Amino acid sequence: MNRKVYFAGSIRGGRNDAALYQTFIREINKTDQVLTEHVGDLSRSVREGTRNQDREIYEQDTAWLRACDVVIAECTHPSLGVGYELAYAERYDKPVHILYRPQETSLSAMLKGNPRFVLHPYRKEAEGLEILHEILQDL
Ligand code: 6K6
Repeated sequence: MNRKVYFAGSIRGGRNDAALYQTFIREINKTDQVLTEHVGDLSRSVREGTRNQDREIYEQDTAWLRACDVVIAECTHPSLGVGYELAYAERYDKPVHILYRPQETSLSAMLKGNPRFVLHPYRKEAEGLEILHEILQDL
């Protein structure tokens, strides 16, 4: 319990699923610690920052990726940043779990074809929450 969870979800790739990320993050936070709560913060602007601000984000997020116990990514909405984070997590041998809604997306072969990533297709939010419980139970 209280493991460090890196939750990844689209920010500049598009915020269509931001409220869902927030729901998932709140659920994980009931038993564990989400390092990346901002991913579900609906009030923050997602516009491009200065190069220095973006540099700070990169340094902080990669430090968290190295420090986390598990990466959980919601990948229905494609995001370059999330794709990068998944490859970074793999490089540091972190367990990676990918949730996605197959009826709404064609998941990249670079994720689907990677046997080190655990895929969790789901349909509705409630099913996604169940999957989160299972992931955390089995850690
Ligand atoms: C805006 C909204 C919430 O936070 C912000 C400030 N920007 C970021 N802050 C922290 N992490 C970020 C930010 N932008 C991207 N990331 C990281 O990349 C997150 O961990 C996401 O999982 C991922 C999203 O990448 P894009 O390419 O969709 O932005």
